Order: sequence, then C-alpha cells, then structure tokens
Amino acid sequence: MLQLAGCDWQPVWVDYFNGATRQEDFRRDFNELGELPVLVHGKKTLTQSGAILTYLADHLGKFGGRDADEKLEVLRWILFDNHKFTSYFATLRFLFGLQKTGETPVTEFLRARALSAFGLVEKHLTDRSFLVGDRLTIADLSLAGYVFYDEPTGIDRSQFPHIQAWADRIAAQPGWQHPYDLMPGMPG
Ligand SMILES: N[C@@H](CCC(=O)N[C@@H](CS)C(=O)NCC(=O)O)C(=O)O
Repeated sequence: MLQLAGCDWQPVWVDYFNGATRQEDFRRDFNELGELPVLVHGKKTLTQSGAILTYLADHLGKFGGRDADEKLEVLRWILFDNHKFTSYFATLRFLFGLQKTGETPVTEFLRARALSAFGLVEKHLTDRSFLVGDRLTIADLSLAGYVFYDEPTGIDRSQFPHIQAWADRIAAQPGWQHPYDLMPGMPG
C-alpha cells in the first residue's frame, strides 16, 4: 500500500522469529496484541492490517471505496480476508513452509480451509479484474498480502488461474515491489 501510493516510508526490522513481539516493551510501546504489522505515522501507532489500510486509504485518498456502499464492500472483503483467506493460508505457510512440521492434522485442516477460501475468491474473480468496483482497492491489497510468497504449502496454485492473473495485475501496478524486497531481513 505504502509503496503503491508512492509514500515516503521506511520498513523497520522486528525480530519476530526470535520473540520480539512477545516482549513486554514491544507490547507496551507498539501493540498490546503482540502482532505485526505496526504502522507508526507521526504520533499515531496503528495495528491490524485492515485498520492500517483503512487509515491509509482515508489519509492518502487512494485505494479506498468511492462511496458508502463500496466502503462496506471493501470492509466485507477485509473481514473475510482476516478470518478465512490470509489467516488460514499464512498459518499453513508458517507451519508447513517455514517451520517444516510436515503433514499433521493441523496442516491438513488449515489447507482444507485455505483451499475453500481460495475457491471462493477464484470464483469471485472469474469475471472481474479486482475484488471491488473493478479497480485496485485496499480489499485487494489485504487479500494479496501472502499470495506473492512461494514457500511450500501443499496447495497447487495452478488450480487458481484467476487468482494468479489478479496477483499479476497487482504486481504490474506502478511502484509495486515484491514483499521480500521491501522487508528487511527476508530472502529476496
Ligand atoms: N489480523 C492481523 C493478523 C496479524 C498477525 O497475525 N501477524 C503475525 C505476523 S504476520 C503475528 O504477529 N503473529 C503473532 C502471534 O500470533 O502471536 C492483521 O491483519 O494485522
């Protein structure tokens, strides 16, 4: 979002994998919920990607819904994303692709849930270029958060050609960079 909106911004390394977000000072100073991402803008510190995206869309006047109906539609997709799409897929990627747990009942459950969410999004994108209003919005940016990663998840992404084409459309936007190239300390 910050990159596509042409913002002057800086990523800050947080040693997530070594427990930085579980430290008391992180929870006191940045996020009592112990999660990333965190946006610090002037005196404002915001967490939850959906709240951050909504704030940025309002503040920058970019990628938000154009009227009350579109704003609600965008919110609907962000909530779906946080509950069903990115959450299951990201947790599956974390266990299967990064922690390399191998197949367990948990990874099987997560994959089934992620596949179901991918199927719904695939169907929605069959006859449209973007999720809401046929233009790029923060709904797309929310759902696209993890689709550019390719660690193994046991999901055959070629089953979802419309999701792939949508991700390619997002990657073709001026200013886009791969998330790994934007985050310090990641492979890329
Ligand atoms: N719904 C939250 C999810 C945030 C989230 O789970 N972030 C992960 C890192 S990508 C995290 O910090 N997890 C720590 C934990 O669950 O304890 C959002 O969209 O910001």
